[in-house]
Amino acid sequence: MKFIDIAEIYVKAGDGGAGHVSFRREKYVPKGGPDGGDGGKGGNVIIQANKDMNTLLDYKFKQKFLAQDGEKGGRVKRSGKDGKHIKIKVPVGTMIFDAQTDELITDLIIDKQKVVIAKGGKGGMGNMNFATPTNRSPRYAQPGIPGPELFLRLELKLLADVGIIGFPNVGKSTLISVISAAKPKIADYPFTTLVPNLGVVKIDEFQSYSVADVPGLIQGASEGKGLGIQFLRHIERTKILLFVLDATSEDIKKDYKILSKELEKFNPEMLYKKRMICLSKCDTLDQETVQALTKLKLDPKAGKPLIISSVTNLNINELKFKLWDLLLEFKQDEENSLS
Ligand SMILES: Nc1nc2c(ncn2[C@@H]2O[C@H](COP(=O)(O)OP(=O)(O)OP(=O)(O)O)[C@@H](O)[C@H]2O)c(=O)[nH]1
Ligand SMILES: [Mg+2]
Repeated sequence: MKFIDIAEIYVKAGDGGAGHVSFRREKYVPKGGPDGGDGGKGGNVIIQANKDMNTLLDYKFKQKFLAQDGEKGGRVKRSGKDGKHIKIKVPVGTMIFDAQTDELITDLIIDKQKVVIAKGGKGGMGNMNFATPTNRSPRYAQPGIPGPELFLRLELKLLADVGIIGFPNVGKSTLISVISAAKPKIADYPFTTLVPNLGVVKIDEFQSYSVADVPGLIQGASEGKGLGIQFLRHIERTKILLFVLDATSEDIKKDYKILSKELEKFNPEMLYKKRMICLSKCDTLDQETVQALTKLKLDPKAGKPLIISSVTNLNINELKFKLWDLLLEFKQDEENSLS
């Protein structure tokens, strides 16, 4: 399935129905009073998060959403029917922007969370409401209020706990495939991963966390090089960053610096996220080199880099639990900051 994470749509709430102008007609009553009914309300446009959706693909094909207009009022004080609401379903994690002002309207982060994005127009009052002692036969009624229209930009940002960051071909997808049940495409060339993969890592029967593997980053990604930038915004929301560096690279320190810099350029807040570093493909190195790598100092904030191999499972369990510990720390920090 194609992964679409941005879509633009047009929505319009229903117009209110017009109020009616009419007069009572009864036998033997020459001049009946006004009896024009009120118009109905226009339908609302509602957007709701749905956990069973994971892409905005539907909105590549259908982009116009109109709620029903309210009916006009009728004779004999009959009110017009209200227009039907229209509901637009989006994946959990969808942010809704006003496409014209770029203002964030709302962020749907929980399943079934919904928002009335455009409220239907009010119906007009019929002439039955306007009779006064001085004007017993008002010949006017209110028009309905038009329903507002909006151009919206929907942006899906995955809500994973851990985001995997790394250059292309370093083994990110292979790693997610060994720590979770995700089955991403793996191949020995850069840019194998074209859309993000989500995996769930089980800690025990009841506890788990989610991990997102996104396409590899390259130098200049924050300015749009490669595929990375398109997906960096998914990483923006993760709680923990897991850097995967290729242990066979000529200059691991430089690799880490480049990645760090790209993240910082994209969004300086990324610097404050908890991070962990692992060195992949260590099964391909001799003991001595691996030994030397354990002493590598990259970033005091990230702790000691973990030597791993997704092929031999070296330290894969340690990695799972270390990430879990970091998530618990994150939770604790969050609770502390709230109390
Ligand atoms: N020997 C060895 N090879 C690995 C290991 N992890 C990944 N590989 C190989 O490295 C290559 C790239 O792996 P991927 O998992 O596709 O790498 P990626 O980082 O997801 O790559 P992109 O999606 O292109 O960014 C594949 O040929 C893998 O089989 C490992 O721990 N040891
Ligand atoms: Mg990949």
